[in-house]
Parts: sequence; C-alpha cells; structure tokens
Amino acid sequence: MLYPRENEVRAVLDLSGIWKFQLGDARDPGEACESLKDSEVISVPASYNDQKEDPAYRNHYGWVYYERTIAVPASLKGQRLVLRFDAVTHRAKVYINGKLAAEHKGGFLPFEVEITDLIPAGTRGVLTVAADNRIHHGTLPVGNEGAIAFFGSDNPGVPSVEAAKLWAKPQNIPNFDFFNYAGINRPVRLYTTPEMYVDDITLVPSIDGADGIVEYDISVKGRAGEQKAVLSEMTAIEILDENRSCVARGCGCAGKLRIPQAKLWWPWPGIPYLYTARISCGEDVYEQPFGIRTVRVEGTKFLINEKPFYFKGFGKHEDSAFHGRGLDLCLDVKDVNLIHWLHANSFRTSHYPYAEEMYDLCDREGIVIIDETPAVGIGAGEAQNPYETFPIREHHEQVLREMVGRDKNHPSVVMWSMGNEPDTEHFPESAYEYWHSLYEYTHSLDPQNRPVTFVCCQNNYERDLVTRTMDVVCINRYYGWYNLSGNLDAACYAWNQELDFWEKQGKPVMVTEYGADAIAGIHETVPEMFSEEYQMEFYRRQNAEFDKRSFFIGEHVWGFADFATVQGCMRADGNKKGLFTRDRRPKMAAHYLKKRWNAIPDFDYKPF
Ligand code: GCB
Repeated sequence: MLYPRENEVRAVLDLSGIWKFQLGDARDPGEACESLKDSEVISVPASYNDQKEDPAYRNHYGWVYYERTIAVPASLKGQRLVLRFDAVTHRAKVYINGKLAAEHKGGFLPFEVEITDLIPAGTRGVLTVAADNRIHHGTLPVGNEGAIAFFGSDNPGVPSVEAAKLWAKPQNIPNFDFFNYAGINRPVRLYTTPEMYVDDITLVPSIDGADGIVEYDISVKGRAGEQKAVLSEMTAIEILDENRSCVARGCGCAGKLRIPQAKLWWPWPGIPYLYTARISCGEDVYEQPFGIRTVRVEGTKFLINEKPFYFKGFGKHEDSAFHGRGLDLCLDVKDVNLIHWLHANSFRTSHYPYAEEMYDLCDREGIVIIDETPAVGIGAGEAQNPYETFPIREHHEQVLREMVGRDKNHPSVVMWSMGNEPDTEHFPESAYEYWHSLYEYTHSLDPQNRPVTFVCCQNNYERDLVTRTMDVVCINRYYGWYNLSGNLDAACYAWNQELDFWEKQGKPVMVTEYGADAIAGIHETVPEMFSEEYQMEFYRRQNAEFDKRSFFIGEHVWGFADFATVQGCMRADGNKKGLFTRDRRPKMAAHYLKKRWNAIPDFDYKPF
C-alpha cells in the first residue's frame, strides 16, 4: 500500500488533533454506531492509555470510541477521496455517519477506505472509530486468555480461580514484555486521487557494473470496465536523481530501466543515495523514493552491495512518555541522531512494524532495518502445542502480506523477521512446519527476495529445528542475566558452547537481543546486577567472545532505551535494559558501545 504523499495532483489532509473520546467495554459495536454523547478529549495520534490520570484508561480492556467531524472542501469535487489509517491498535471499526464503512485487524499496519460517495466533496460527515485493545491467542501480539490467570494457589488467602471469577475484572494479560498501548497510534489522513490512479508500485533494484537496473511493476486502477492494456498505455515512469534530473524513463506498467553510472544506497557513514520514481498515469502522479542496493546471504556472510556487512545496533520500541506508542516525529529524529551518535548502523523493529515515517528517515539517513511482524508470544509452555491450538496462521499471513506490501520499496529494509521468540523447542516438528512454510511464503511475497528470518528465544537449540533453517540465525540470549545471573565467566562459557554448535550449521549468526537491566544512577565499584557498571561489563565480556567468530555477523543489544511494560515483580517502572533512559539520557554502556562501534567498520569487519 502506498504512503499518502501530496504533490501537484494529490491533496493530503491530516486529521490529527483533538478528537472526542469515550471508553467502551467488551461488546462489539456492530454495524452501526451512535454519535458519542458524554465524550472526553483525546489527542490523535497517540495511545490513549497515559493521556488521563485514571486507571480506567491505563488498564482498559475492550473497545474505545473516537470521533470527529470531517469537512471535505468543495474544491475536491471530481477526485477520489480516501481515508487512510496508518495504525489502529489492535482492531478497528470505522463508521461514517454512524454506519460501518471499514474494519481492520492488526494494530501496526495501515488500512484505508474510499469515502467519495460517503462524504462527498462540499459536505460534512461524522467519523467514528472504534478500537479494541484485547489480545488473546488469535491476535498478534498474543495475549493469554482469561482475566484470572494470576489467581489460584494452595496458599490460604490467595483466591481460587473459581472464587476470583466472581469479582475479578477482565484484563489483558500480554504474552510479551511491552505495555499494551492502544488506540489511534498513527495518523489518520484524507487523501485524494483522480478517478484513474496509481494504486501500487514495486521497484526491484540491481547492479550491473557501474550501472543500476530497476525493474518496475505499477498497478493502476481506473473506472470499472477499463481495459488493463489501455491503463498501461497511459502509464509512464521517470527516474529522477537527487537534483530532480531525469536519468531514465519508460512507459507501460512494467519494464526494466538502466541508470548509467548509478549512485548506490550505502549505510551511513556511506552515502545513502536516493532516487525517485515518478509515475504518471492519466492525470495522476505519484513519486516513490528508492535506493539502488542489493542484499543477499552467501555462506556465512550478509552482503549489502556484495560487501560483508556487520550489524551494530539494537532492538527498539515505539515508546515514550504520554504518547505511549503514538507517532512522535521529534522522538524519531532524536533516535536517528542518537543512532548516529553511537556509531550504530542498524536496528530491528522489535516487536512490530513501525510507523512509515521512521523507514523514510532511515532510507535518508542510511540506517539498516530488520523489519519485524507483531508475531510475539506464540508459545504456551510445555503442556500445549500452540501450533495446534492457536488460531493464528491466517492472521499471521495477512500481517506478512501487509508488512511486505507496505515496506517492500525501502532500501533501509534488508531482512524480514517473521516474529519474535515463539516456542520452537517443545513441539519442534510442529514449529518447523509452521515457521518454515511461513518462511517460504514471505520469500514469495517479496519482489526483492530479501533474506527472511525469525528471532529465536533462549532455548534448547539442539532440539529447535527451525532456527537453523533461516537465512540468518538470529538468537536472543540472556546468559548472565535471566540465567547464569550475575556470572559473566559462566555466561562466556555458555556462549562458547553455543557458538561451537552454530559454527557447524554454516549459516551467518547474529545476536538480536542480549542485555542486562541497569537502573540509571545505580553505581558499584564491583559490578553487580542492576548497576550501570554491570550492564557495561556484561557487553564488554560477551562482545569479546563474538569477536573471535568469523560467522558472527552482528550484535543487536537489548535495547535502545528503557520502555514501559506491564507492572510486575520483574519490572521496576518498566524494562530498564536500555542504553538510554526512557527520556534518552545515556547510561555508561552507551558510552562504551559508542567507542566500540566507532572502531568497528560496517563492512569487512571479519576478514578472517
Ligand atoms: C526478550 C524479549 C523482549 C524482552 C526482553 C527482556 O527476550 O524478546 O521483548 O523485553 O527479553 O528484557 O526480558
């Protein structure tokens, strides 16, 4: 799906602002929805949870309602009008003048609805959005069903499950470690296109000597009954360089163009050169930025533009005070600058696809992305086979389709992560069947055929059958934290045992998470857990082991900054494994990694 970009033909009206808001309950609003009566105020886009000093907001379970009026200027007559929602978490129903106009499942990817006839140009209409934050075994990320999961024990005084059922309120129980922020988390926009319009663009770059090649495939839509061939005849493409000079042109909906002496897209501090594909189709125009770069895996190497790349970076979150998971462009720019400050070159969009503006920034700034779906928490312990009992496959495929469809043209995206830390150990054959077929499916979706992986949790890696079959082995390990706690000698020993195993698999391996909580300001002369010194020492010791292994292609620490989680005895005001605090102040480990990463080149780090 194309990002809404304004130009000389298309208008984009941003509907961000203060909307009306009302908490609902678990009842589905159905086909029709009354206008909000006792409404409160809410800022859009942002999660609703932290916008009011009320536990009912923070801990809400079920639907909420947003509403505003849309006035469509008469000057837009004759244009197609489309309402686009960048992300409504986790499920959305959209009503125009009280009638259901669109629905979408999945809280991190866009959807849209044409409203040309619903709110014609020159009129006003009421837009109501219902958003459901409930998570369960049929959603991604996964929640644990049952509001009373925490009850029941032999201890006198602790209510039994049966007793708790009589009074416990339903609540979300995430099977993941980030706060379940919800609502209209990203912008809502009204955009226009002519009646005949560019619907989608797929660009596949390659390199031929000094030239760049770009294969293009353009989907155009017109009035019902219009012949494909006629539409194709009206379609043209120009490739513009950064000075907007045309360097190649073609016509028709599909073809191949040569860009002589092309400038490639390189990760920072190389030059992330961007070209623009300018598509015209009848009256419509759309401009899609893209880069010329290649990505592939060969043996134990991850090649960008045919050179072995070393990943330096982290897993992140979209998370900040007040906004929750809401889009905050200022924070995104700050984070990109902090990534440069650290001499990092990459991050994973743990644990869901991020707002599109962040990918645009990374394209421009030369930051490499591993793009991850929200498939977190597929696992239910030893007793239950999640692949037989979770009704999730169809939705997982939908999410993969939508993510690859949305992000396929970004040069910054170099690998797809199908999900994070599923159970692959207790039911290894079922896990293999599930994840390996999705791996093939993801490859089939991506016109650029980027490497595909999923991120494996701390497990019995000898039993796990899936991880070793991915294009890149991505492992999350907490040696020295959740296990072998506080013992870095033992952690290094365990790493070496494990790396001996991976060496035999002949695949590139990277660590996608390793880390220790550090509460900013806690210092020790002898590094102990939770101190800044321990966090720094944790990295220093473990990195020294990674440096000895040539097949080890990257280190992503967990995580970039502290972030909010559900409250619990393992979390002191959220997860504190950040290199930065939640308000982006560096801990000691950030200074240590800045120095280390400055000394590690992006390419050819492991010549041996
Ligand atoms: C993990 C998860 C991540 C958690 C992290 C932790 O393995 O992938 O979501 O936040 O561990 O700190 O426990």
